[in-house]
Amino acid sequence: MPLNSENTAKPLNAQADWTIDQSWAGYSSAEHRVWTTLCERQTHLLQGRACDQFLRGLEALDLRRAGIPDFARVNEELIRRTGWTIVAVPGLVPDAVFFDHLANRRFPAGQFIRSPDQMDYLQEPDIFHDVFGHVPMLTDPVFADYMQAYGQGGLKAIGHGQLHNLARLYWYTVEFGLLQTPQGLRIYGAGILSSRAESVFATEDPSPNRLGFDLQRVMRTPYRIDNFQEAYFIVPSLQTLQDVTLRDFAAVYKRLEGQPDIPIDTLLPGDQVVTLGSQTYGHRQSVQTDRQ
Ligand code: HBI
Ligand code: FE
Repeated sequence: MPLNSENTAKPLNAQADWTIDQSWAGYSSAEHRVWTTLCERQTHLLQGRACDQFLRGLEALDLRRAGIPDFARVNEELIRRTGWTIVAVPGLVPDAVFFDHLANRRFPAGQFIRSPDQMDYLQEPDIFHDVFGHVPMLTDPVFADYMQAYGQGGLKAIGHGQLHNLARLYWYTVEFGLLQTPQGLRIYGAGILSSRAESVFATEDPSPNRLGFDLQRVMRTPYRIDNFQEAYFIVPSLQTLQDVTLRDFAAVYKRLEGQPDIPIDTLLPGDQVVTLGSQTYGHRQSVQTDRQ
């Protein structure tokens, strides 16, 4: 969830790498109930909408078990499959900390869960967004490799002042990515998978453009951090993501220099338009974007 994470001070109870104990025994029954409600609702809604890799991961990690998952239990299975573990953090952590965790196959998950009156949306990633939305995909070896390579790329990007480009790549794949399958479009992005309304909007609404993934195009496209996207990018396979990380990003950044951002509702002649959006939803909203 790429948000502004640089001005948060490290909480006293956090380690140098911003990790904290999950303190699973400390969750209240009300907090466990929030997880179970969200998990059952979303699992039902995602049948026929989420990609197979996600649904298989959800089952493999037994995340539908009632209540907030204990990371120690989930990690036994997760590390066996792809070497990843979940680590608990208080919330957003600084970019360099975040990338370092990913580069070492540690997924930083918010330890807190939203309150019952935030069931449909909250700005900061909580344990439901992070563990239900992101973690099942980490059981897929190809996606697991992509996420680690993304972390390694992020650490390099910081050095080149290219973080905003990488944040867009993260946003339009890891958070809001769609996958082309023989059965049709399926969701793999955590921001959609953990959102009841956007799971439907992203796959069925006539408003957004749905475009073929292109690395430079994505890096020139701002994103919305407080509303549905008006452009989604589709990869033909998860292997496409892994292939992207083999690219020479320095050459990509060089070609991007001087190229203006592309407003969210705009199409370029070279776009592979899978579905042409009506933009009715987007034009009704005045929303904040990462950059106009
Ligand atoms: N911290 N815990 C956490 N989760 C994120 O998704 C996250 C973060 N810090 C920074 C960040 N995401 C984004 O800026 C990434 O694009 C780097
Ligand atoms: Fe996220």
